[in-house]
Amino acid sequence: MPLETPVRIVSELTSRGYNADREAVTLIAGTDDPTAAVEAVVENAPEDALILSASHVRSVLAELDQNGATGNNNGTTANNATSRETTSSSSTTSSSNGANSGEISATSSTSPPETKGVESGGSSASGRSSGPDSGATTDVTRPDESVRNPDFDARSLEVMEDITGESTGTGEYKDFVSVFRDRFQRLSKQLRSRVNARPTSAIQKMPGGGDTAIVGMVSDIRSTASGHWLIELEDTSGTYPCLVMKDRDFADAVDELLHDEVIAVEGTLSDDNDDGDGILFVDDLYFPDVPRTYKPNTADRHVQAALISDVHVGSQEFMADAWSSFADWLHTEEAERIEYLLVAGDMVEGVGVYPNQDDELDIIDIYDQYEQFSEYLKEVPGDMEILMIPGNHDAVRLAEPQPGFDEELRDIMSAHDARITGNPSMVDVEGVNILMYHGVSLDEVIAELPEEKASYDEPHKAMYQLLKKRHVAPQFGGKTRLAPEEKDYLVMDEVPDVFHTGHVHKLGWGKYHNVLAVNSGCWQAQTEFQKSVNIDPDAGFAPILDLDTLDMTVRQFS
Ligand code: D5M
Ligand code: FE
Ligand code: ZN
Repeated sequence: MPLETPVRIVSELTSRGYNADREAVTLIAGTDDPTAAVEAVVENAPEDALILSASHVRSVLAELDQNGATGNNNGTTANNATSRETTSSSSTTSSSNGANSGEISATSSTSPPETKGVESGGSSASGRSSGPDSGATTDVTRPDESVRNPDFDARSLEVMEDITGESTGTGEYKDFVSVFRDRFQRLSKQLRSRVNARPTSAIQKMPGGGDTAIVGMVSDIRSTASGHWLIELEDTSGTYPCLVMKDRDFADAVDELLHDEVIAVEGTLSDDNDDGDGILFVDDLYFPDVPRTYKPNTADRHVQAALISDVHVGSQEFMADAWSSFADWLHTEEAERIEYLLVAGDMVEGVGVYPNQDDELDIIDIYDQYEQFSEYLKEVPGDMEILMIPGNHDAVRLAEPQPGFDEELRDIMSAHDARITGNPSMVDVEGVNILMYHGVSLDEVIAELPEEKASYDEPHKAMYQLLKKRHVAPQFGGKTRLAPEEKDYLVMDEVPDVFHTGHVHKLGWGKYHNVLAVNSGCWQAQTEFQKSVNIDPDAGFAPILDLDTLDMTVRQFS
């Protein structure tokens, strides 16, 4: 097996379950016989080592030198981590090294089908290649023959917004006041440019019959005896009742309202307003929303990201075979442009998350679950950039925003040197702003809104609602728990280009005002609970995002 470039050495090491320091790779690449050097380094790796260090490589090479097995030219040819090979030479299979020839018997198998999944239909659908790739078979190279050859210099992944390390909340009442104040202030700023709003305290003193506008947080929604809607809006100065008549063309929008979200209304004050019991007859209603003409950012080169979620390692239902086919496929030519793996939470099944969960656990200790998850992560090519946020099954606080994993868990999952951030997090991947959020509030949006606006079968539509409200978890007090902080980390100040969630274990994607919303399914087959409530999970799919076009394809591994 030719191992003349550092990238191929990295692939070779990862296929054997190791990562290595960059310097360690450089040292191996600088030997006369990198294949033999890799063999020796792996063979002599310290027990429990996940990452091979430069000092380990140095000592192994010194030993080899003494035995005259391989020469070390001190890295003179090795510093070019981005050097490219042609595909033909990189796919060369060689059995020159007897030590691992047994593992590299090439087989051809079916390429994972591109599936149409459950993308939203109609005009909002993202452009992408059509239909399942039925019957198409391609040679799939095995991991040991990895053809990956990434351009490390072109990569960039920057965390823009993240609670990790910033949490100041103590859970006291004053923190709730400040987080709601911050939510109101930031979302009302988005709305004030569109309406000429006044504080409710000032409106209470206005003469009846005049026109005005209010920006407020929805504190109550009631239907009246005659079928109209009474919405109570709250701002920092008080509350005010607003009436939406059932025959107005925007009355439909009332169905979309959730408690605690911030909206604006325009209308006319009732004649008796200055008596102190007035009401606003609503003529128009606005959400903070994403501008219809929003132009998403794209990457400058053809590079892709795999978006996955809800791995649930430790559950009896975790689909190990599907996961391994996915990881194997990532080593193939078809997947060579996939340089990022973004995981939206629930790495492990956790313990004590739901009643009777123990009956379906394969691994009962949560740390052992993360150890095992780390093993599965090692199957993913070592040259990929990985970013993970926690979900409700993970071992961090349940209330949102959830900070990223603590040192102990990071240590356990360190093999890949993954970027670990909080839930939610906004990350800039080669210029594309990706909002990662686990998705617990989706259960709430789906429960509260009518079927056609949000359902488990079309999870991306529930995501559209969050984009419209510019908040990842608008309603407080139900399924979504809130950790009060000085600032509301759940507000979307910036419009994301891509919004990635999981949690509901359903695959669905589509575009909302040009923003791509993706719910990426899971790697856990149906649990007993899910069976009992008829949740039929989409397990073993990997949505693949083109960062240069924001087109999506989905590969199926189950
Ligand atoms: O939850 C996956 C999906 O299933 C999500 O929509 C919640 C729902 N779910 C799963 N188990 C339960 C129980 N026991 N009660 C209520 N809802 C449940 P995840 O948390 O990602 O496993
Ligand atoms: Fe989950
Ligand atoms: Zn979840």
